[in-house]
Amino acid sequence: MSRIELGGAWTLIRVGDKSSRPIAIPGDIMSALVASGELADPFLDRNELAAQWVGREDWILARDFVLDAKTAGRADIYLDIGALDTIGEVRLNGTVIGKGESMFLGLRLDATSVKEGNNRIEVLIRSPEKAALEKASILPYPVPLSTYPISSPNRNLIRKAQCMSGWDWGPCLMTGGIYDGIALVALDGPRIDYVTTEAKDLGGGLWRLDVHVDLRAKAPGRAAIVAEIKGRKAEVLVDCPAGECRAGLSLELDDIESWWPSGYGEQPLYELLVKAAGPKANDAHEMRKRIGFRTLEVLNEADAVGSSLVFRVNGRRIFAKGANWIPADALPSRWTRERIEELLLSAKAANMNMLRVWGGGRYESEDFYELCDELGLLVWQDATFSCALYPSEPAFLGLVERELRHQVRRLRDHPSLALWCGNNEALGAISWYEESKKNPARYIVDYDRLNEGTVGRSIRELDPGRSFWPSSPSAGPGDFSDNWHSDTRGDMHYWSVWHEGRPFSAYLEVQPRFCSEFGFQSLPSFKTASSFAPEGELNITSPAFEHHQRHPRGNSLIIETMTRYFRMPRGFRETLWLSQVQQALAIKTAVEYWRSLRDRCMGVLYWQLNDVWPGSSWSSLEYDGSWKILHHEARRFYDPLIVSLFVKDRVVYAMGVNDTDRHVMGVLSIRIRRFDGSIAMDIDTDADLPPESSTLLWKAPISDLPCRPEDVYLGIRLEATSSGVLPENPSLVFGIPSLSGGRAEFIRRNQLFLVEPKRCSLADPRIEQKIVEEEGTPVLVLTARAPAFWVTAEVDGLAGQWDDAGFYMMGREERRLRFLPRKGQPMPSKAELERATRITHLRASYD
Ligand code: BMA
Repeated sequence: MSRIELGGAWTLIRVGDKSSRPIAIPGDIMSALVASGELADPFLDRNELAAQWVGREDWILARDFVLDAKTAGRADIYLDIGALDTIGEVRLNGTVIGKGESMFLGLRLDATSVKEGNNRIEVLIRSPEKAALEKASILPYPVPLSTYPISSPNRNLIRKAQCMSGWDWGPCLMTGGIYDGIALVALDGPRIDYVTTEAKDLGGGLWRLDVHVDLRAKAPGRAAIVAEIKGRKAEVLVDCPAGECRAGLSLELDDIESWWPSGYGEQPLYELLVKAAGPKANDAHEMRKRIGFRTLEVLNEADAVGSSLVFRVNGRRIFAKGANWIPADALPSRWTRERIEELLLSAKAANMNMLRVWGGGRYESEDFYELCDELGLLVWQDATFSCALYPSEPAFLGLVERELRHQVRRLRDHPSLALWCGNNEALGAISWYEESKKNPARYIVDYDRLNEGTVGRSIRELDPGRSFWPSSPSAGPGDFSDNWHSDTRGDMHYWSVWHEGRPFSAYLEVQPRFCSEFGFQSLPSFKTASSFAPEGELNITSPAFEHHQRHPRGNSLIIETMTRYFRMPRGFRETLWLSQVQQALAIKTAVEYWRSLRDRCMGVLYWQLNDVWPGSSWSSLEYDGSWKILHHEARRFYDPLIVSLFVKDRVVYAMGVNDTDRHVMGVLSIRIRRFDGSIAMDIDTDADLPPESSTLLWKAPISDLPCRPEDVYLGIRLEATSSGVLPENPSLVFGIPSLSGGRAEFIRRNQLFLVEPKRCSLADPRIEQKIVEEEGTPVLVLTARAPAFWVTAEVDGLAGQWDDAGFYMMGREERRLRFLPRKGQPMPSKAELERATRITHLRASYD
């Protein structure tokens, strides 16, 4: 077999005027136009508006290539395209060999018409906006959808990542292109389309592995199939007709170590090699993949409360902790392995063990799932439908079925893949629009044809060992009730704090079984703001800034929340920073309470992990990958061991939450402190945290405290020993200090304001900062004279960050921070860091 990569330098031709410029493939049209200087960077200022014409044009991507006689003479030649975005056709030497219909199909086109010498591929990409409008014009009745401030119409009618047409956190950039690789595959005889496996745990490290090989052949013939893993080999001969056929093999493997989610154990992966050779072949077609061995069940069982949603891996009930993933960038050329890896490492470092690949994006690249396998990040995978109703005519359903036949077989062997879900909020959406409210039956039938009749049916057939969850949110299979606000069954999306402007304490009014979405926006950091807003526009209501805030009430909700909880910040920088503090406080409030409900609640995934462009959003990572205060806070509130603090019904609680399988015992020191650091009340109590439990350690009515609640705050310190070394802390992957992993003794701290911080008279902690060199690396040493809250060392203009932010300092305390340069970037000098570092904290944010 020979594989000829066709990525690299291509030509991009605008059909309208025949103009041409280079384009790097894999890549997208808009990125090429930015590179050629014809399009101003759409992420800057309001340039996105001037980029809208691109999606209204037709384009051709072209490349010439030379083939030798041997390759051109092969019997079976295919053109493989990872993803073609979206509508168009593929021509080889002027002849159409395939169609572009959906960005979620992998194309394997018959390319036997290639010839020795010069060849030319041309890929026509039609205007996605026009294609969607054409489809709308022939609909028998309207199919409504949610739109956002800048959007392209009828996104729901074309099979393109839905958020590319604009969302409430992202731009409308209707680009197109070729992603995830393009190559010519030439061989004599059958090729392997997919390899899928089923592993059965026989106990004691012994597993049976059934390997299914989906083959495609031009001519009928006998093929020899070989599967190899861990030094074991199985072989089978199959008689393939022309077209598709399937072969099966079985192996028994011993000494297998189980794959675990992050925080629960290691992620051993084993390479499986499958070869297929036809009778005339002197070389075989090969496919390699790394697989992991684990059992995974989704428990959706009736219980005293309603019905559960729990992931059980290798027999252990996992508390799912994580966030929602959106595409890595609004410009697909930037979907690189490096970008994805940096984001996923950050997720792991914040003690996450699950990401939900949200249905408004795409089925991600191999890189994404391979990295999730390596890092132990479970994946909740939505099918690519979001916040809209969808048509159900046969052509649309047929296309969706083909997408799933490709995606399910491509992805199902990843040990990280935990769940298939039908869509994001498409069930709920039936009650959102005038048309569907007037004629619900029509749209419910459409929904059912798509979701159960096509998506669910295809997934159940092609991946019977994995659960299909009908929608997010949902009460579970077979239950079509509206589950948005149901905290007794399945998963919920709890948006009342953000969308309805309810107080943070409203998070304590629900007891989710599994909360798969809830979020709170922040403004970007000063560094990110300066990357898109020109001089003179660094103001949150400037045109550039409002343009990068896509939620119509976003700024109002952020400022209104500040007025409720905080003293008004001094200026622009402080406003940006404080918005990130309140975002972190909102999510911390929810997560600490919901984790304390362990067993009733077994999962929290906040909205959203990442950003597709620089701006205001719910993300915990800035567009450039740097951590917002929320992400640092997530590392603390997602640690396997926490002392969760909250006030509910005017009673203050300290709950010990232990996700590990070790018994943890120690002493909890409870201190009610005044803001000068002096102690108003102190209690020491024994703490006993059984494995996988949530335990009440202490509670007291606020009225029993010796002071007015606005004069004090609660600080706790747990000094504990566990009955064994705790699993290595994932934060080490990022060079960030460990909280509790890798040791048997540890200290955990937490603190809580008992009223809104604006009512408290904080002392000036007079933080002193100095940068010293320790073993050749710069260390930032901070000392505080009085308690300081959400201490942050921001760096302007340097690629990297200090390794903690938004932390608490007790009076007379020293903190040492290390600088983490971004991957591939040099460590800045001490002098550069001194110039760039700015310390802030709550008391410093107002006059
Ligand atoms: C959720 C998501 C997204 C959206 C977010 C914030 O419901 O599914 O559609 O971006 O809310 O509004």
